[in-house]
Amino acid sequence: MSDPTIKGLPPPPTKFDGSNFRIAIVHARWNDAIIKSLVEGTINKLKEQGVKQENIVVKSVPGSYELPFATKQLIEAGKIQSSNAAPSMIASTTNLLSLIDNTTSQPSTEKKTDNASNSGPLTKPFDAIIPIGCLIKGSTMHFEYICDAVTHGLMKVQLETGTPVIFGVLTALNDDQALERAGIGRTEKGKGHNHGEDWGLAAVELAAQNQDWS
Ligand code: DLZ
Repeated sequence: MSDPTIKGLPPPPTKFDGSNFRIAIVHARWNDAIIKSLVEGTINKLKEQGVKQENIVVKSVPGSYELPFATKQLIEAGKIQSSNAAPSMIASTTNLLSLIDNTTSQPSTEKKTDNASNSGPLTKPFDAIIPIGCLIKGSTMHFEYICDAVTHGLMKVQLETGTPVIFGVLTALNDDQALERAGIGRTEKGKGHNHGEDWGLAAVELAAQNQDWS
């Protein structure tokens, strides 16, 4: 008998082909273990959908609050290059991108090829961006303000730029909720489902639809 669970992402109506897509993941470094698992789950699904390793760019920022800015910069870097903008414009955008820290150890996709000082891979357009963060509620109102700002910021970026932006941000009330949604839960409920997998699938689906519909 099939699983009676009604929550979660059902399989897509068709399998989307990601073999021609370039996807950027930009992740926060706060709550490191959770982030690592989410990024890994995302990359695994992207590859399962055919996205090539060399077309997955991974960048990092300190916290989730920085995700909307970094997402916008990544999208604009690609668009400026592809629209033959003046070299000075390209330089100024890649300078801004160098604010994005890529020095921490990340899954193997984040290697020298996507160094921010190398404008090559960054300045080719991305078909979708997956910002990944994990906000865990503390004792002040900080959580509520950042959740609100990041959610609206990411939505604004995708509507303004026309590039699909996935909502890869966990907003958890406690550590266990976050761990469970990263597939590394430690309660009697089990490890849980890695939501990064859903984000990888959503990115390929949205990139394909964006191509068909625009
Ligand atoms: C400051 C802060 C706190 C308290 N909690 C989190 C969190 O749970 N998840 C997260 O991604 N970032 C957190 N941050 C950092 C902010 O997102 C941001 O990096 C700083 O306020 C600097 O702008």
